[in-house]
Amino acid sequence: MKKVLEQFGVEYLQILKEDGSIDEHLMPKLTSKQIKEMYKAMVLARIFDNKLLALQRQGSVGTIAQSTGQEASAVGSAFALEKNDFIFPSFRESGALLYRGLPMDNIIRVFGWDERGAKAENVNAFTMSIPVATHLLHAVGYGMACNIKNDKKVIMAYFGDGATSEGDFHEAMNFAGVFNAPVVFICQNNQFAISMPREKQTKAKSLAQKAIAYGFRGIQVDGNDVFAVYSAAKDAADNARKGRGPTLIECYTYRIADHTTSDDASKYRTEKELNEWKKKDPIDRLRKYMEKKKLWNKKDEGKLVKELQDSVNKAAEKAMAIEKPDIEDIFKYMYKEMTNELKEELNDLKESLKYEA
Ligand SMILES: Cc1ncc(C[n+]2csc(CCOP(=O)(O)OP(=O)(O)O)c2C)c(N)n1
Repeated sequence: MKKVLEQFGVEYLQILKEDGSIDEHLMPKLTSKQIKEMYKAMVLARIFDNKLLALQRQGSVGTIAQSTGQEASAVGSAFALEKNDFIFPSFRESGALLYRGLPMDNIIRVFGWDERGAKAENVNAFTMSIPVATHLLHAVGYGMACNIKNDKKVIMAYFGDGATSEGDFHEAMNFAGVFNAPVVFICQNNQFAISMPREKQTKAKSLAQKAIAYGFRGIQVDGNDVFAVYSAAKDAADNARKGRGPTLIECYTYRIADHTTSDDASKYRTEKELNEWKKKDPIDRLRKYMEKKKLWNKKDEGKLVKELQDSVNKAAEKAMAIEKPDIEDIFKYMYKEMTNELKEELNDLKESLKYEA
């Protein structure tokens, strides 16, 4: 006997097109005020990104990972959550963290070698995960605990396309499916894991379809379309809250900047490709929509940009004014007592800093 056991499909969702027009019947319910809030959060993420880059160039912070071009993925998804929900970010989600209320100076401090900035008071956010994909297991574990405690939280976990090649991703997906964890996985497919293109991560046509193997829903959305990201995230969050388990959302987007400030993307991708993606900019697209709807004009834009630039500059000044942590802190907390090797490393570091000064 031969029969079809099951058949699967993977949806793709786009609502807001590049020219700022929308697919009316797919448009989620959003008030004008909410749309402006989304826009503001995305512009803030962009201005913040530029500031981080300037601080890095001045030597005030260390290596940074920019999120330019990915603002719709971070903001649209976070917009679907409630205050009580919890996010597990990777390192390219400043937009989501800022929208949820993490002070800007906290993030600046984290990139500026001061881990104390990672403490998110009154913001339900785990620390940024620099290790690729490890936090997905923490997110799922937290979701499983919420189920046991009957705590109706939604957990949103962010990661990149490269993370889907890690064992941790697959373990997290499997546990999420089996234990019906209330987790929304947001994969920001920005086409690269450092210099490794998405095509070399997997032979699969989409990353969204990976959810199917684990028994839950996966959808690919235009990651530069904030309405599509929001709509899919809202559905997924509603389902998770109602006990219907996890969803994987693949936000199809593009990393406009280098991987980090230690990278040079011109070595592995073309100017032409980059320029094609710049035309799909998520912020320009939403602004075009708002202008068409007479929700926004040049004056509003000027006022917003000035206001946000001022607040970003103030946050940077605040972060820089905070006393730097003691360099011993890097070594002190690994073991109860510092080992001889750690003591030696600490001395070496102190010596080299003397030399630099
Ligand atoms: C476990 C682990 N392996 C390797 C690295 C080095 N590394 C840092 S970022 C990165 C690529 C991540 O790519 P992706 O998941 O697509 O996220 P993106 O940087 O594109 O946002 C790698 C391999 C790491 N940080 N953690």
